[in-house]
Amino acid sequence: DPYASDPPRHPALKINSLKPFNAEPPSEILSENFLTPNAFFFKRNHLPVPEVDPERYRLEISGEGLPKAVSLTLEDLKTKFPKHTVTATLQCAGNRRSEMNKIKQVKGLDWGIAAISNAQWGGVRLREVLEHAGYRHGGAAQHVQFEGLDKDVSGTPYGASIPLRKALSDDGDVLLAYEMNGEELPRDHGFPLRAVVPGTVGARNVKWLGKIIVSAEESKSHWQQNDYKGFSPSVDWDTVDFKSAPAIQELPIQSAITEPRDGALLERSGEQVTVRGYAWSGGGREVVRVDVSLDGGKTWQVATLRSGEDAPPLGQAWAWKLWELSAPFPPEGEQLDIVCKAVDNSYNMQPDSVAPIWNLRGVLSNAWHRVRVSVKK
Ligand code: MTE
Ligand code: MO
Repeated sequence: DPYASDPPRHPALKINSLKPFNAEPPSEILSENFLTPNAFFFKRNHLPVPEVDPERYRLEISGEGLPKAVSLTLEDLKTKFPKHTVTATLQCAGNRRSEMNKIKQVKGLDWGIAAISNAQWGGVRLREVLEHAGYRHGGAAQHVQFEGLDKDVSGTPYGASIPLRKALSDDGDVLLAYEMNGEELPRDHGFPLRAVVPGTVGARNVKWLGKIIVSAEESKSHWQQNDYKGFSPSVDWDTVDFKSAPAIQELPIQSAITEPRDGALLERSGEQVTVRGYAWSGGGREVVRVDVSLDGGKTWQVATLRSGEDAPPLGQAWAWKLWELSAPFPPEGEQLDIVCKAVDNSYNMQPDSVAPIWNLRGVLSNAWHRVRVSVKK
């Protein structure tokens, strides 16, 4: 069993697939903590967790614009470069896929609303590592490819790439992280080193990072070429042409209700109903507002945003905002149809329903989030 040496996991996680391990936390845990505790951070593995000996670990860097290949030990990374920390939310492209499944069957893990989490990452800047390796502008380089140390049965590693512009940008904040929330990077999250690409879909944040290749081309990996792309609702598995769509990088605006849960029973004697959730947008765009409705979207109230840290510079809002709305119960009715929708600083908003954004792979599911609860007299 190639999964026999996978690490132990917290029993409260909701398991989506055991081998490979894929799990999300109970949604209330997300809104209880601005920084998601490592044990509860969602876990998305395509393959067995590799066993990496930190003493023998090497990061290999090569490709376009580099005078020669460079190999760095973990010790090199920790001592030759300044340590930076970045608070960034990771979201899987398949977060909230289960809502697409309700429209029409899609292919993929049936994620609820918690394939998203937020952490403070510690490590070295990719830009500084590329400069250290002697990277010079002027060649054909356009992409930075990452290869994991996790491999499938044929020996093919997990891989992905990001635009070189993001990797080199002064304010792109791309990290090679060896710490997560002040702790050593856990095995499930990429020990000893992972890429953290703030504002960018989870899939490009390559864990167990073994190789960095600067290249004229995107990664040739299955996950860059034939997965993690968006399509029209009209495209099915007979007609899909993966070459026709760009690989997902920055994610769209997103929000969801973590409390109360769908189907919950609330007591009117509490007088106030409290709704909580998260909101985040890709590409460093800041969430500026979350609207909440208690009547299915007829009337709206503005939620209070809790950012958990100082206002980020424009374009560097990498972390989610948790939000809360406390409001009197509507005078009548035995049901509340609670809805949320977020707005980012580009005034991007979420679509109101799932059907028009349905796609065969069930990615980019970001419609208004709805929960229906009962109210006891
Ligand atoms: N990196 C490697 N090497 N192998 C993987 O399976 N999964 C990717 C990404 N990096 C993956 C990987 C996907 S799809 C996501 S959503 C994130 O890791 C999940 O990161 P997490 O498990 O730390 O939450
Ligand atoms: Mo993902």
